[in-house]
Amino acid sequence: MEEDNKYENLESIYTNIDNYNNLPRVQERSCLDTEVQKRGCEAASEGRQACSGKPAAVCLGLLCVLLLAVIIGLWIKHDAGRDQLQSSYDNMTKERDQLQSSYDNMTKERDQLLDINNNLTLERDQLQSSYDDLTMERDAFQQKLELLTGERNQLQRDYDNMTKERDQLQSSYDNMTKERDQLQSSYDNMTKERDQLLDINNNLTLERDQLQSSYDNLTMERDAIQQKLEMCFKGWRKFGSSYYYFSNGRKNWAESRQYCREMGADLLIINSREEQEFIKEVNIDAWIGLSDAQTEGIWKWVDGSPLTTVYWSTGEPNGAHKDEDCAVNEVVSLSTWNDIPCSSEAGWICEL
Ligand code: MAN
Ligand code: CA
Repeated sequence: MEEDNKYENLESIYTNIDNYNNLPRVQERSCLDTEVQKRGCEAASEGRQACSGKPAAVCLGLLCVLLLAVIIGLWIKHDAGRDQLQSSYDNMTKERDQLQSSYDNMTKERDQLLDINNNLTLERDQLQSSYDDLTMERDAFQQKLELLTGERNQLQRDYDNMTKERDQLQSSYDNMTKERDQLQSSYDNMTKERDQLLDINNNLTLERDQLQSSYDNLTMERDAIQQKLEMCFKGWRKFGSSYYYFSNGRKNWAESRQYCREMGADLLIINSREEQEFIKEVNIDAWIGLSDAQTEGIWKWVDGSPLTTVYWSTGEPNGAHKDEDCAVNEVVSLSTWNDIPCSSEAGWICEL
C-alpha cells in the first residue's frame, strides 16, 4: 500500500511537471497577442494614411478607443494569466518540496532497502547453505524413511499375522477354557461320585468283611453241623439234595413221623418220578408223609402242599377198612401207594 501511494505521488508530480512545461505556450500566446496588437497598430497607421481630415480624425479616435479597449482587455487577461502562473508556481514549489521530501525519503528507504537487501542476501546465502544441508539431511532422512517404511510395512505384516494368530489363540483359549470348565465340572462330579463310591466301597468292604466273617463263621458252623449230621445221620442215604432214613423197626404213622421230626426231618414227601424210583429200591413197606386225616378224600403232604403227581397202586386209595387215612409205600411196582389205617404198624422213610 505504501509503495502504491508513493507511485501515485510520483504520478501526480509528473503531471504537474507537464503542466509546468505547458506554461511557455501562454507566453507564446501572449506574444501572439502582442503580434495582434502590432498588427492592429499597423492597421491603424494604414488607416491613418487612408483617413485624412476630420473623418480621419474620427476614425483615428475610434481606432484609438478600440485600441484602448483591446489593450485594457489584454491587460486584464494578462493579470489573470499571471495570477494563474503564480498559483501554478506556488503549487509547483510545494510539489517540488514534496518531491524533494519524497526523494529524500525514498533515498533513505532505498538505503534501508539496500541494507535489507544485503542482509537478505546474507540470509539467503545462509538459508541456501542451510537449505543445501537440509536437502542432504532430507535425502538422508528420505532414505532412512524408505528403510523405516519398509521395516514398518514388514512389522505391519508381522503384526497382522500375529494379530490373526492371537485371535486364533484367543479362540482356542476360549474353547479350551470352556472345555476346561466342562472337564472341571465333570471332574468335580466324578470326584463327588468317586467319594460316594469310596464311601459305598468302604461300606461294602465293611459289609463284605462282615459277610466274609459271617460266611466264615457259617462255613465253620456248617462244617461243624455237617460233622454232627454225619455223626447223627449215620445210615442215612443221600439222593439229590436230600438225605433219607430207612427204618429197621415198625411203628404206626404218627410214631414214625415223630421219630423223623426228632431227627430234624419229616416223613418222606415224593416230588418227582426219580425220587419214587429211588425209594422203590428199598424193599420194605414204609410210611410216607401223605394222609387225608384232616379231610377225608383230600390227600395232603406233611408240609401242607397238595398232592399233584400220584403213584397209587391200582384201585387205591380205596378206603377198604375204616379210617384208611395214611399212605404207605409197598414194594410191588412203580405205582406202589396204598391207603391203610394210620394205626397200623409199618416201616417208615424219613427225609431231610
Ligand atoms: C388189601 C386191599 C387193600 C387194603 C388191604 C387192608 O390188600 O384191599 O386195599 O388196604 O387189604 O389190609
Ligand atoms: Ca387201601
